[in-house]
Amino acid sequence: MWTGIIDAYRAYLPVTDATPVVSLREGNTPLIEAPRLADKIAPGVRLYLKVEGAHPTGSFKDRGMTLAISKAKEAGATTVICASTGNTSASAAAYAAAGGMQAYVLIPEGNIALGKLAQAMAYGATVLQVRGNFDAALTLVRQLTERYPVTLVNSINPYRLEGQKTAAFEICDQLGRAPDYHCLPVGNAGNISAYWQGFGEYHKLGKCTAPKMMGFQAAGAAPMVHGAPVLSPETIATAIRIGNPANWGLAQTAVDESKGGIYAVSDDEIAKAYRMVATLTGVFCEPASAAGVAGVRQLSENGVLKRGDCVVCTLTGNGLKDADFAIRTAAKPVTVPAQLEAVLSVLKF
Ligand code: AN7
Repeated sequence: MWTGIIDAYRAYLPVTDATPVVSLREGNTPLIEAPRLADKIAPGVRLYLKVEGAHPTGSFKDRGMTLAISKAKEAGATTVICASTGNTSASAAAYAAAGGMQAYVLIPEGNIALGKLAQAMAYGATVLQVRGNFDAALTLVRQLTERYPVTLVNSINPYRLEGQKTAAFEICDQLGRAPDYHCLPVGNAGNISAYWQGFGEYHKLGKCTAPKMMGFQAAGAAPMVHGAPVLSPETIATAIRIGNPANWGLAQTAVDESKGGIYAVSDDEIAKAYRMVATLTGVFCEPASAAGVAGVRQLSENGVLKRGDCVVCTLTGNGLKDADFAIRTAAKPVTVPAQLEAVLSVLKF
Protein backbone atom coordinates (compact mmCIF):
# COMPACT_ATOMS: atom_id res chain seq x y z
CA MET A 1 0.00 0.00 0.00
CA TRP A 2 1.23 3.50 -0.83
CA THR A 3 1.40 5.45 2.44
CA GLY A 4 2.61 8.86 1.28
CA ILE A 5 5.84 10.63 0.42
CA ILE A 6 7.33 10.66 3.91
CA ASP A 7 7.23 6.87 4.13
CA ALA A 8 8.29 6.41 0.50
CA TYR A 9 11.27 8.77 0.64
CA ARG A 10 12.05 8.74 4.38
CA ALA A 11 15.81 8.34 3.81
CA TYR A 12 15.88 11.64 1.91
CA LEU A 13 13.77 13.68 4.33
CA PRO A 14 14.47 15.39 7.67
CA VAL A 15 12.30 13.06 9.77
CA THR A 16 12.98 10.59 12.56
CA ASP A 17 10.95 7.77 14.08
CA ALA A 18 9.71 10.36 16.58
CA THR A 19 8.15 12.56 13.85
CA PRO A 20 4.36 12.21 13.90
CA VAL A 21 3.49 11.70 10.24
CA VAL A 22 0.42 13.62 9.11
CA SER A 23 -0.37 12.21 5.68
CA LEU A 24 -3.28 11.98 3.26
CA ARG A 25 -1.32 9.45 1.15
CA GLU A 26 -0.02 12.16 -1.17
CA GLY A 27 2.53 11.44 -3.91
CA ASN A 28 2.74 8.58 -6.42
CA THR A 29 0.96 10.74 -8.97
CA PRO A 30 0.65 9.64 -12.61
CA LEU A 31 3.33 10.37 -15.20
CA ILE A 32 1.55 10.20 -18.54
CA GLU A 33 3.08 10.27 -22.01
CA ALA A 34 1.25 12.77 -24.23
CA PRO A 35 2.10 12.02 -27.88
CA ARG A 36 -0.91 13.78 -29.42
CA LEU A 37 -0.24 16.94 -27.44
CA ALA A 38 3.44 16.71 -28.40
CA ASP A 39 2.50 16.40 -32.13
CA LYS A 40 0.66 19.72 -31.85
CA ILE A 41 3.00 21.78 -29.68
CA ALA A 42 6.44 20.19 -29.92
CA PRO A 43 6.69 17.69 -32.81
CA GLY A 44 9.29 14.97 -32.31
CA VAL A 45 9.61 15.58 -28.58
CA ARG A 46 8.88 12.82 -26.06
CA LEU A 47 6.53 14.70 -23.78
CA TYR A 48 5.36 13.46 -20.38
CA LEU A 49 2.92 15.11 -17.98
CA LYS A 50 3.36 14.78 -14.22
CA VAL A 51 -0.24 15.01 -13.04
CA GLU A 52 0.01 16.69 -9.65
CA GLY A 53 -3.68 17.57 -9.73
CA ALA A 54 -4.29 13.93 -8.78
CA HIS A 55 -3.28 14.73 -5.19
CA PRO A 56 -5.67 14.51 -2.20
CA THR A 57 -6.37 18.27 -2.31
CA GLY A 58 -5.79 18.53 -6.06
CA SER A 59 -2.36 20.17 -6.21
CA PHE A 60 1.37 19.57 -5.73
CA LYS A 61 1.22 21.52 -2.47
CA ASP A 62 0.31 18.32 -0.61
CA ARG A 63 3.88 17.00 -1.00
CA GLY A 64 5.29 19.91 0.95
CA MET A 65 2.39 20.23 3.33
CA THR A 66 2.60 16.68 4.70
CA LEU A 67 6.16 17.42 5.84
CA ALA A 68 5.55 21.01 7.00
CA ILE A 69 2.55 19.96 9.10
CA SER A 70 4.26 16.83 10.46
CA LYS A 71 7.28 18.89 11.55
CA ALA A 72 5.03 21.59 13.02
CA LYS A 73 3.25 18.91 15.02
CA GLU A 74 6.56 17.42 16.12
CA ALA A 75 7.57 20.87 17.41
CA GLY A 76 4.32 21.13 19.35
CA ALA A 77 2.54 23.69 17.16
CA THR A 78 -1.23 23.88 17.36
CA THR A 79 -1.76 26.63 14.78
CA VAL A 80 -0.38 27.18 11.28
CA ILE A 81 -0.71 30.13 8.93
CA CYS A 82 -0.13 30.90 5.27
CA ALA A 83 -0.79 33.45 2.56
CA SER A 84 -2.05 31.88 -0.62
CA THR A 85 -3.32 32.26 -4.14
CA GLY A 86 -5.50 29.27 -3.24
CA ASN A 87 -3.76 25.92 -3.45
CA THR A 88 -1.48 26.37 -0.46
CA SER A 89 -4.46 27.40 1.64
CA ALA A 90 -6.47 24.36 0.52
CA SER A 91 -3.59 22.05 1.35
CA ALA A 92 -2.70 23.74 4.65
CA ALA A 93 -6.33 23.60 5.73
CA ALA A 94 -6.60 19.89 4.85
CA TYR A 95 -3.38 18.80 6.55
CA ALA A 96 -4.09 20.95 9.60
CA ALA A 97 -7.45 19.19 9.87
CA ALA A 98 -5.75 15.81 9.44
CA GLY A 99 -3.26 16.70 12.17
CA GLY A 100 -5.79 18.19 14.58
CA MET A 101 -4.49 21.75 14.20
CA GLN A 102 -6.04 25.09 13.36
CA ALA A 103 -5.17 26.80 10.06
CA TYR A 104 -5.31 30.54 9.40
CA VAL A 105 -5.20 31.44 5.73
CA LEU A 106 -4.89 34.86 4.10
CA ILE A 107 -6.04 35.07 0.49
CA PRO A 108 -6.28 37.98 -1.96
CA GLU A 109 -9.93 39.00 -2.05
CA GLY A 110 -11.64 38.20 -5.34
CA ASN A 111 -8.59 36.62 -6.93
CA ILE A 112 -8.65 32.96 -6.03
CA ALA A 113 -10.47 30.18 -7.83
CA LEU A 114 -13.76 29.28 -6.17
CA GLY A 115 -12.93 25.60 -5.64
CA LYS A 116 -9.86 26.53 -3.61
CA LEU A 117 -11.85 28.91 -1.42
CA ALA A 118 -14.45 26.17 -0.95
CA GLN A 119 -11.73 23.76 0.16
CA ALA A 120 -10.22 26.07 2.78
CA MET A 121 -13.69 26.80 4.15
CA ALA A 122 -14.79 23.17 4.12
CA TYR A 123 -11.68 21.94 5.95
CA GLY A 124 -12.45 24.40 8.72
CA ALA A 125 -9.69 26.96 8.24
CA THR A 126 -10.15 30.53 9.41
CA VAL A 127 -10.18 32.36 6.08
CA LEU A 128 -9.21 36.03 5.83
CA GLN A 129 -9.78 37.76 2.51
CA VAL A 130 -7.17 40.51 2.28
CA ARG A 131 -7.88 43.67 0.29
CA GLY A 132 -4.60 43.37 -1.53
CA ASN A 133 -2.68 40.87 -3.59
CA PHE A 134 -0.76 37.72 -2.60
CA ASP A 135 2.45 39.64 -1.99
CA ALA A 136 0.70 41.91 0.53
CA ALA A 137 -0.85 38.89 2.25
CA LEU A 138 2.54 37.17 2.51
CA THR A 139 4.08 40.29 4.06
CA LEU A 140 1.36 40.25 6.73
CA VAL A 141 1.89 36.56 7.41
CA ARG A 142 5.65 37.02 7.80
CA GLN A 143 5.06 39.83 10.31
CA LEU A 144 2.62 37.68 12.30
CA THR A 145 4.93 34.66 12.47
CA GLU A 146 7.79 36.85 13.71
CA ARG A 147 5.70 38.05 16.62
CA TYR A 148 3.29 35.28 17.54
CA PRO A 149 3.48 31.53 18.22
CA VAL A 150 2.14 30.31 14.91
CA THR A 151 3.97 28.22 12.30
CA LEU A 152 4.38 29.59 8.79
CA VAL A 153 3.65 26.96 6.12
CA ASN A 154 4.37 28.97 2.98
CA SER A 155 7.30 27.73 0.93
CA ILE A 156 9.67 29.95 2.94
CA ASN A 157 9.33 27.05 5.39
CA PRO A 158 12.17 24.76 4.22
CA TYR A 159 10.16 21.61 4.99
CA ARG A 160 7.79 22.57 2.17
CA LEU A 161 10.57 22.37 -0.40
CA GLU A 162 11.97 19.19 1.17
CA GLY A 163 8.60 17.53 0.66
CA GLN A 164 8.07 18.92 -2.82
CA LYS A 165 11.47 17.67 -4.03
CA THR A 166 10.01 14.14 -3.94
CA ALA A 167 8.22 14.91 -7.22
CA ALA A 168 11.64 14.92 -8.92
CA PHE A 169 12.48 11.57 -7.30
CA GLU A 170 9.20 10.10 -8.51
CA ILE A 171 9.73 11.28 -12.06
CA CYS A 172 13.18 9.65 -12.17
CA ASP A 173 11.80 6.47 -10.59
CA GLN A 174 8.85 6.34 -13.01
CA LEU A 175 10.80 7.24 -16.14
CA GLY A 176 13.99 5.38 -15.27
CA ARG A 177 15.90 8.60 -15.99
CA ALA A 178 15.63 12.37 -15.62
CA PRO A 179 14.15 14.33 -18.53
CA ASP A 180 16.38 16.54 -20.68
CA TYR A 181 14.11 19.49 -19.85
CA HIS A 182 11.74 19.97 -16.97
CA CYS A 183 9.03 22.58 -17.58
CA LEU A 184 6.73 24.06 -14.94
CA PRO A 185 4.90 27.23 -13.95
CA VAL A 186 6.56 29.66 -11.53
CA GLY A 187 4.67 31.76 -8.98
CA ASN A 188 6.27 32.09 -5.58
CA ALA A 189 9.15 30.07 -7.10
CA GLY A 190 9.22 27.31 -4.48
CA ASN A 191 8.41 24.37 -6.70
CA ILE A 192 11.12 24.92 -9.30
CA SER A 193 13.60 25.25 -6.42
CA ALA A 194 12.32 22.04 -4.83
CA TYR A 195 12.57 20.09 -8.10
CA TRP A 196 16.14 21.23 -8.56
CA GLN A 197 16.94 20.14 -5.02
CA GLY A 198 15.42 16.71 -5.76
CA PHE A 199 17.10 16.19 -9.14
CA GLY A 200 20.36 17.40 -7.55
CA GLU A 201 20.18 14.86 -4.73
CA TYR A 202 19.43 11.98 -7.11
CA HIS A 203 22.18 13.20 -9.44
CA LYS A 204 24.74 13.18 -6.61
CA LEU A 205 23.76 9.60 -5.83
CA GLY A 206 24.28 8.64 -9.48
CA LYS A 207 20.57 7.94 -9.95
CA CYS A 208 19.95 10.43 -12.77
CA THR A 209 21.39 13.17 -14.93
CA ALA A 210 20.48 16.81 -14.28
CA PRO A 211 17.68 18.26 -16.43
CA LYS A 212 17.54 21.87 -17.56
CA MET A 213 14.98 23.64 -15.39
CA MET A 214 12.59 25.74 -17.48
CA GLY A 215 10.21 27.96 -15.51
CA PHE A 216 7.29 29.92 -16.95
CA GLN A 217 5.64 32.99 -15.50
CA ALA A 218 2.50 34.67 -16.80
CA ALA A 219 3.49 37.73 -18.85
CA GLY A 220 1.59 40.05 -16.50
CA ALA A 221 3.26 38.54 -13.44
CA ALA A 222 6.80 37.87 -14.62
CA PRO A 223 9.17 39.51 -12.11
CA MET A 224 11.96 37.01 -12.69
CA VAL A 225 11.83 37.61 -16.45
CA HIS A 226 11.99 41.40 -15.98
CA GLY A 227 14.52 41.18 -13.16
CA ALA A 228 12.37 43.34 -10.88
CA PRO A 229 9.28 42.86 -8.70
CA VAL A 230 5.93 43.55 -10.36
CA LEU A 231 3.80 45.79 -8.13
CA SER A 232 0.41 44.92 -9.62
CA PRO A 233 0.65 41.45 -11.14
CA GLU A 234 -2.24 40.49 -13.44
CA THR A 235 -3.07 37.20 -15.12
CA ILE A 236 -5.97 34.84 -15.71
CA ALA A 237 -3.82 32.20 -14.02
CA THR A 238 -4.64 33.41 -10.50
CA ALA A 239 -2.48 30.72 -8.85
CA ILE A 240 0.65 32.44 -10.20
CA ARG A 241 -0.52 36.03 -9.85
CA ILE A 242 2.57 36.86 -7.77
CA GLY A 243 4.79 39.91 -8.21
CA ASN A 244 7.64 39.28 -5.77
CA PRO A 245 8.41 35.57 -5.34
CA ALA A 246 9.70 34.54 -1.91
CA ASN A 247 12.03 31.91 -3.38
CA TRP A 248 13.40 34.10 -6.17
CA GLY A 249 17.04 33.52 -5.17
CA LEU A 250 16.76 29.73 -4.95
CA ALA A 251 14.86 29.57 -8.24
CA GLN A 252 17.48 31.71 -9.98
CA THR A 253 20.16 29.34 -8.69
CA ALA A 254 18.16 26.38 -10.04
CA VAL A 255 17.98 27.80 -13.56
CA ASP A 256 21.59 29.05 -13.51
CA GLU A 257 23.05 25.76 -12.29
CA SER A 258 20.94 23.67 -14.65
CA LYS A 259 21.50 25.99 -17.64
CA GLY A 260 17.76 26.45 -17.91
CA GLY A 261 15.76 29.68 -17.85
CA ILE A 262 12.68 31.60 -16.74
CA TYR A 263 10.40 32.82 -19.51
CA ALA A 264 7.08 34.60 -19.91
CA VAL A 265 3.95 33.20 -21.57
CA SER A 266 0.93 35.36 -22.39
CA ASP A 267 -2.53 34.75 -20.95
CA ASP A 268 -3.69 33.90 -24.45
CA GLU A 269 -1.00 31.22 -24.78
CA ILE A 270 -1.90 29.87 -21.34
CA ALA A 271 -5.59 29.63 -22.26
CA LYS A 272 -4.77 27.85 -25.55
CA ALA A 273 -2.47 25.38 -23.80
CA TYR A 274 -5.13 24.80 -21.12
CA ARG A 275 -7.67 23.74 -23.74
CA MET A 276 -5.16 21.59 -25.63
CA VAL A 277 -4.12 19.65 -22.53
CA ALA A 278 -7.72 18.74 -21.74
CA THR A 279 -8.83 17.93 -25.27
CA LEU A 280 -5.69 16.12 -26.44
CA THR A 281 -4.75 14.18 -23.32
CA GLY A 282 -7.84 13.82 -21.13
CA VAL A 283 -6.05 15.49 -18.21
CA PHE A 284 -7.86 18.50 -16.77
CA CYS A 285 -5.45 21.00 -15.26
CA GLU A 286 -5.98 24.49 -13.93
CA PRO A 287 -4.94 27.58 -15.97
CA ALA A 288 -1.67 28.18 -14.07
CA SER A 289 -0.59 24.60 -14.73
CA ALA A 290 -0.97 25.19 -18.46
CA ALA A 291 1.75 27.86 -18.33
CA GLY A 292 4.33 25.07 -18.41
CA VAL A 293 2.65 23.54 -21.45
CA ALA A 294 2.54 26.93 -23.21
CA GLY A 295 6.22 27.01 -22.34
CA VAL A 296 6.91 23.69 -24.07
CA ARG A 297 5.31 25.09 -27.21
CA GLN A 298 7.38 28.26 -27.00
CA LEU A 299 10.63 26.30 -26.54
CA SER A 300 9.77 24.12 -29.53
CA GLU A 301 8.91 27.10 -31.75
CA ASN A 302 12.13 28.83 -30.72
CA GLY A 303 14.14 25.76 -31.73
CA VAL A 304 15.34 25.05 -28.20
CA LEU A 305 13.70 21.61 -28.10
CA LYS A 306 15.08 19.10 -30.59
CA ARG A 307 13.66 15.87 -31.99
CA GLY A 308 14.06 13.05 -29.49
CA ASP A 309 14.38 15.34 -26.47
CA CYS A 310 12.66 14.02 -23.37
CA VAL A 311 10.54 16.69 -21.70
CA VAL A 312 8.52 16.45 -18.50
CA CYS A 313 5.93 19.10 -17.81
CA THR A 314 4.41 19.33 -14.33
CA LEU A 315 0.67 19.96 -14.28
CA THR A 316 0.56 21.51 -10.83
CA GLY A 317 -3.18 21.68 -10.09
CA ASN A 318 -6.55 20.13 -10.90
CA GLY A 319 -8.85 21.82 -13.41
CA LEU A 320 -11.89 21.34 -11.18
CA LYS A 321 -10.55 23.95 -8.79
CA ASP A 322 -11.41 26.64 -11.31
CA ALA A 323 -14.58 25.29 -12.92
CA ASP A 324 -15.62 28.91 -13.63
CA PHE A 325 -12.72 29.33 -16.00
CA ALA A 326 -13.54 26.13 -17.87
CA ILE A 327 -17.16 27.14 -18.29
CA ARG A 328 -16.26 30.67 -19.39
CA THR A 329 -13.81 29.47 -22.03
CA ALA A 330 -15.17 26.17 -23.45
CA ALA A 331 -18.00 25.57 -25.95
CA LYS A 332 -21.35 26.12 -24.24
CA PRO A 333 -23.73 23.19 -23.77
CA VAL A 334 -26.82 23.25 -26.00
CA THR A 335 -30.17 23.10 -24.21
CA VAL A 336 -32.85 21.01 -25.93
CA PRO A 337 -36.34 19.74 -25.13
CA ALA A 338 -36.50 16.04 -24.17
CA GLN A 339 -37.38 14.94 -27.72
CA LEU A 340 -35.42 12.74 -30.11
CA GLU A 341 -35.76 15.16 -33.07
CA ALA A 342 -34.43 18.03 -31.00
CA VAL A 343 -31.44 15.97 -29.91
CA LEU A 344 -30.85 14.82 -33.50
CA SER A 345 -30.97 18.40 -34.74
CA VAL A 346 -27.83 19.01 -32.71
CA LEU A 347 -26.09 15.63 -33.04
CA LYS A 348 -25.53 15.22 -36.77
CA PHE A 349 -25.34 11.46 -37.40
C1 AN7 B 1 -1.49 25.41 -9.61
O1 AN7 B 1 -1.15 28.48 -3.42
O2 AN7 B 1 1.63 30.19 -4.47
O3 AN7 B 1 6.28 28.74 -7.92
O4 AN7 B 1 -0.30 30.29 -2.61
O5 AN7 B 1 -1.12 26.87 -7.22
O6 AN7 B 1 6.04 27.03 -6.11
O7 AN7 B 1 4.69 29.13 -6.07
C2 AN7 B 1 0.44 28.57 -5.66
C3 AN7 B 1 1.33 28.36 -6.65
C4 AN7 B 1 1.91 26.72 -9.90
C5 AN7 B 1 3.41 28.10 -8.58
N1 AN7 B 1 0.76 26.09 -10.15
O8 AN7 B 1 4.26 27.36 -7.73
C6 AN7 B 1 -0.31 29.39 -3.45
C7 AN7 B 1 0.67 29.44 -4.55
C8 AN7 B 1 -0.24 26.13 -9.26
C9 AN7 B 1 -0.10 26.85 -8.07
C10 AN7 B 1 2.12 27.43 -8.76
C11 AN7 B 1 1.10 27.54 -7.83
P1 AN7 B 1 5.39 28.10 -6.90
